[in-house]
Amino acid sequence: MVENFSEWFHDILEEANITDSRYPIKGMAVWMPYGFQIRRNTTDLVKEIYDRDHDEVLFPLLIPEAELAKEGLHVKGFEDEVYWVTHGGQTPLNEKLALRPTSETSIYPMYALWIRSHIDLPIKYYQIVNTFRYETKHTRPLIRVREITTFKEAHTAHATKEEADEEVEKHIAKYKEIFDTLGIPYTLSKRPEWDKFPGADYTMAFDAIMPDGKTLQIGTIHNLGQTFAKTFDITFEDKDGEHKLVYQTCAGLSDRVIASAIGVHGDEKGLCLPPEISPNQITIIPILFKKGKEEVLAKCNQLKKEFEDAGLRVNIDDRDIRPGKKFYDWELKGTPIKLELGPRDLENNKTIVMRRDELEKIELDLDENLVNNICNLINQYEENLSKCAWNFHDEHVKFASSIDEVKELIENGNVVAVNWCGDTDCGQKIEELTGYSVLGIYEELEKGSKKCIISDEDAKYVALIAKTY
Ligand code: PR8
Repeated sequence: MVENFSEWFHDILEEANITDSRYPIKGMAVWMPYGFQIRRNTTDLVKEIYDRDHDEVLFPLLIPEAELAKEGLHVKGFEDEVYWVTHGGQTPLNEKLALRPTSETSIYPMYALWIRSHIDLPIKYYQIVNTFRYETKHTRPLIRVREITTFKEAHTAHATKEEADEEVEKHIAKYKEIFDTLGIPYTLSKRPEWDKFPGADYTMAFDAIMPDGKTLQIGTIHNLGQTFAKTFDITFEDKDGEHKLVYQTCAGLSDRVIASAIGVHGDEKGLCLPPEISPNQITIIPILFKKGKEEVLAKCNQLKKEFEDAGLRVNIDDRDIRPGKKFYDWELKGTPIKLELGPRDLENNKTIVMRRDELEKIELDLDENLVNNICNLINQYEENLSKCAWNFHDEHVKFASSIDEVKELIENGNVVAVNWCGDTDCGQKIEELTGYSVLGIYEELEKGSKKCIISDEDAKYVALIAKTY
């Protein structure tokens, strides 16, 4: 799988009924039923976490050209990626309308209307919508799409810089909770100046290492300072009667959360889904013969109900096909626990259970704490997924002290840490000499303790270098 992760990923999406990429527009795929359930569970998790201190809203898809063009830095960053609506039927529109590539320029003119006084602050809204980016790099389902179908974007405005800085930390904590729940390991780094979000003061980014060693940016948090507040005139009257500009943050996640969950946990047999987002946490497979068929099915239904009462998602695969084919299918689809039940099991009051990660048969008593025992197995499975993924991640972050070493380590599937003075010229030189990207600042160094990999100046930071998706 490591050698041809890209092919594995492409195939598993189709085989497991997640997406179908044959839709006749590049970079736009259909969410299939199994994939849609994974997507819904993922969205529910994100909402549950964001609903704690944000309100969900829904803005229109179209943005007038004049609004999009207002913030110079921002529009420059997106100008080559915007899809335009130019006609209403046969009639050319007076003003071109952009399909949102992201919604700052859609939301912030409205913030300017809504925010009047310090009592209106903070404002913390989020929406989960589709956004459109005319990506020119190689598109891949879920990973680099032109219609980002599940774009969670949070937008906050605050009275003070300190509050905005704190909000960045709160977004970071939320993202960690989301990734930790799904057992997705990450590095968190501060993007270099030349790679920050257009219009942001700075960008914090989460990256996951895929099985081929390439990194995937799975979430970003941007401290926008007052750039957009100035452009869109978002002001408030403070307690002292003075009119001030707000400070802002925004934070985004996409379908890549699902892509990384698939990528970091999958194996040669298929998906290993985190229980939190798996459409079914338990799949019951009845072993049916003519004799005793009714009893076995009745018991399967009774078990399903008991599991559901304990809050678990369960399905019974009663298709009229060989059990072997069912086992194969559910291994491919990554259901955490398979439970098999045939007439002889029923007679013996036993069932055979299998965890998707270990695939070892475990015999459990049907009427001795079965629900509890299964819940324990799901927990063990979840912990093991996370542990294995973190082990892989930790083994693939390595330190290098020369450019040749950086290249060699990345070619062998690693992400590489180097000492860097923080100077843009040196950073870009690293990219030029290696052909790989500086992800960003990973750690700060004590003054005078290390030298920069390029300039021989004192290094201020440990920077991460990687081959990226
Ligand atoms: C913002 N504004 O837009 P960001 N396909 C899949 N996922 C993608 C793609 C793509 N083509 N492009 C980006 N992403 C800010 C924050 C509102 C919210 C994912 O930020 O441009 C990446 O994981 O950094 C990225 O980190 C996230 O969307 C947010 O996009």
